[in-house]
Amino acid sequence: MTHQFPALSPEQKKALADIAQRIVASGKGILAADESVGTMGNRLQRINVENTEENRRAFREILFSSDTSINQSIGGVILFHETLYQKDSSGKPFPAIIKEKGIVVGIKLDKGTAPLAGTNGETTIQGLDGLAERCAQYKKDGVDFGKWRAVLKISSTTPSQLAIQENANTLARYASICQQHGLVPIVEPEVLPDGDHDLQRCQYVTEKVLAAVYKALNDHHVYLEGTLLKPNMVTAGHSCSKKYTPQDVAIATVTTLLRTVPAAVPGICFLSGGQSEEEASLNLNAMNQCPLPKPWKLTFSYGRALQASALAAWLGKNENKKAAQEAFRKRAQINSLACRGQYVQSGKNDAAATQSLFTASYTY
Ligand code: 5MM
Repeated sequence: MTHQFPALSPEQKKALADIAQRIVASGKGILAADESVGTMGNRLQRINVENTEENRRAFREILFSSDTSINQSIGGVILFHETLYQKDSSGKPFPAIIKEKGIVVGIKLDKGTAPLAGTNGETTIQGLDGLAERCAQYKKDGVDFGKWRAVLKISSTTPSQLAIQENANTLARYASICQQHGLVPIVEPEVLPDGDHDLQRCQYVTEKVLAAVYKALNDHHVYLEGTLLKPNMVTAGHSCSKKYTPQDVAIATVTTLLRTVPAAVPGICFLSGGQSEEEASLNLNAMNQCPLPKPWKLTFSYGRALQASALAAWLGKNENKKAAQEAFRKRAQINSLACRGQYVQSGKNDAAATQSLFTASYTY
């Protein structure tokens, strides 16, 4: 059974492991700014800003042109294809601005969901066709990591074994292709928070999903030291009547990860999944404080939970640029502290930071 056909040279492995380690270096996480056009439209609609290419560019410029000190809390930025080829107001390409701060540039590689016939509304992810060519081109264009989000749902009939296996295998195939082209794959199997299930049910499902993902990654000879995992935190369903503390979430999540994710994986970068900015920070902080062993870095790869306050401060107005940057800097710094288990809530949060960012059935 031993396979005798190494997939990667020692040099390729070292390069991948180095990139992954840079992204999750101590106190650092990821800004997920890879909203596709439609998803970004939903974000802009909340602040009554039109979803034009220029408005999407202008908001991303605010984030990327933050003071260089942002690199103390942000190790990587995930971009959408359109954004990778956009420029700041002075004509400088966004990847150059990000890289000169010492931050690693990533790209969303999946092409969205497609229905899995014969299931109760479950999906697989598209984008494997032509993926090798896209990875090769992106690498030339300055990208060093990729992201692929698969979506699983909890209900009385889901996730099905088919959805778990199909999405695990597709994630593994994507990860293998990324590594062949020098990109660190972020593996994102998201178990959605929709539903009224309790914490234990989410833990059970997340364990089954992650176990299948790591079996598939092993089957595909993926080099784990050159990968990152982007999972959901283990939380009760959005409509669950029972409330759990950040400490409950932390114990359930770290227990799940200990049972399923090999210690060779350098970092686990959580998605925020519709939690408020504050909730996402407090849960991450509790995980890094909890007494269980943690052989990987536990950090963030937040989209909504890093951008909500900044969007609310910006409102599409140029004169609010500094306020928006300050809001972004503040959330990034809080999450950096949470990565070390050092965040102490001050009680001075503005409304945007505590507002739920939940979107039902977030499958785009
Ligand atoms: C789950 O979404 C990812 C993490 O974001 P949150 O922290 O807000 O949950 C996020 O990276 C997502 O995959 C991107 O925003 C791309 O979304 P779309 O809907 O454009 O594919």
